[in-house]
Amino acid sequence: MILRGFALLEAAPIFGHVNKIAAVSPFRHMITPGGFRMSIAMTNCGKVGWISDRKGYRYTEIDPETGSHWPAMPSLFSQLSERAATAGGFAGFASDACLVNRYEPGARLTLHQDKDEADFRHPIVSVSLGLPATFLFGGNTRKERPRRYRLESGDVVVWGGPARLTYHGVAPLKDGVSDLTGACRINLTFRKAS
Ligand code: MD3
Ligand code: FE
Repeated sequence: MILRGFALLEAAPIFGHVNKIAAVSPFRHMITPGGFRMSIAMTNCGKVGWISDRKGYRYTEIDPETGSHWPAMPSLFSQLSERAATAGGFAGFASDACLVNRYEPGARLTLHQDKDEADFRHPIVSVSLGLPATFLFGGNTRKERPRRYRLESGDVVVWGGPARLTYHGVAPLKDGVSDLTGACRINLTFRKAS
């Protein structure tokens, strides 16, 4: 379910928290198990954070770049993701991980499934900030031609139930400048990972 503008009122404070998180656990380009550097830069907050390296994809309690715990999840984040999940039909959602993706022009995310979480009955809630992007929403196999949705700053999406394991991605980000974030798009995904 797409909740257009659901986070618009809180977009500036959310971005403020992103900058505080990145001051502790910096954005970095992770390496895929196949040895490729991801074009998007990532960081995390919450009890656990998602990482990728040559050994694989997983959630960790410790940021491998800092050797310390990921920054705590701001209560604004937990409350917003809970409210959005409820609006999307998933009352009682309590995320323990927030993956923050930063897209600069040209950066993209190829079609993938999110399946490193323990229980797929929990939805994923995403919040878009800054430059708009074309979100690719595929099917249950990589072969299905994805539908395209434009996601703008303040849009929130709740992915649960039959949509939880669909293939999805993001088309290469177009050039632009956002009043909020500058020349980038920020996406937060809230997950119940463990
Ligand atoms: C559909 N992020 O971090 S958010 C990711 O815009 C990711 O940065 C994209 O895919 C981004 O894994 C898309 C929307 C999203 C997140 C998880 C999903 C869509 C999903 C899980 C299942 C189906
Ligand atoms: Fe994903």
